[in-house]
Amino acid sequence: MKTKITELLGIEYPIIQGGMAWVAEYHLVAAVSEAGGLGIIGAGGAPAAFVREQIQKTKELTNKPFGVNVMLMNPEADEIAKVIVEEGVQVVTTGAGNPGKYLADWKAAGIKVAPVVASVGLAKMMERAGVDAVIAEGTESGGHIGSATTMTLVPQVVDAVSIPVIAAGGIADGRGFAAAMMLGAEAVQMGTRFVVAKESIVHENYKKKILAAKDIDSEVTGTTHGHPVRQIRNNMTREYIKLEKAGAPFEELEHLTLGALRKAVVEGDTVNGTLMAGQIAGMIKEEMTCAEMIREIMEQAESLLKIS
Ligand code: TUI
Repeated sequence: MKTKITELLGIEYPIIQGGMAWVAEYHLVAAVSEAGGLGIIGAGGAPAAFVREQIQKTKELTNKPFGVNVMLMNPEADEIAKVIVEEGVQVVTTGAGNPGKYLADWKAAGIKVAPVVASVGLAKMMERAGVDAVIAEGTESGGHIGSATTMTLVPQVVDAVSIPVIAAGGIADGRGFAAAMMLGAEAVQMGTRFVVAKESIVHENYKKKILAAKDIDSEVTGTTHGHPVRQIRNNMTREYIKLEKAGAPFEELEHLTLGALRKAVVEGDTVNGTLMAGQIAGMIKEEMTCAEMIREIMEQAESLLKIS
């Protein structure tokens, strides 16, 4: 399927894998890109040297385009921005902030840049700053989120900018893909579905929690200090929300989340770990390869959109 995004990024299918911290490492990234989508390394809170290594390992597994996501709250974001240029990465996405200060260097290096935006205001600012596309991410997403839903955000961003829009948040099958296209998107970004890909190195316990999740099993922590994070409800979220309701200061809450994503992804700690996942987890019932997922989504979407 050809869209402005497949043309821009040189990929076969308009499906982009979310740049999830700890989860989106080189095995998953290469598998998505090899399957014709766009794999994205999630730099998360990792050091720049680790990100460089991930880029090099991805290049060993695929010759197809792939990207890096820069989580802008990372204290090493400046160094990571340089590594991306030095390593000749073709696509950059950003999250959790405004990437304005890096754009000149990335554009000078010919990198395609698509920041995640959670509002029309930031989308317009990013277009003026010269980015190639924006990812409009709704509050259905896992991890750090904004407040607008995908259904409301995507068409409003599409109307406000002339660059291509990628829809994210709550999309995990061909129906969601087709709906995003109807809203005016040129591609989708999916996170949660790729967490349970066969090629994903995420601990089996975490995958089982996603596969067993029901529609209302996610919870948003961090609303009181401005960093809302969606994750599957567990002991940690119950404790966190209890403390938040009691008016606990950020420092007291922070000790619950420090290293908690690693605990979930690497150690499989589903009790005290952060099981980041989107609201669509309830629909995801099967572990598949990235190629199987992408084929299934495209077949379903093409039949719904009546294109061939
Ligand atoms: O970034 C994400 N999702 C993430 S990052 C992350 S790592 C983390 N771990 C614990 C606590 C906090 C983060 C886990 N998941 N998605 C992209 C995204 N960006 N969602 C929302 C935004 C966003 C929000 C506000 C982007 C820009 C923004 O405003 C920027 C500004 O300065 O105006």
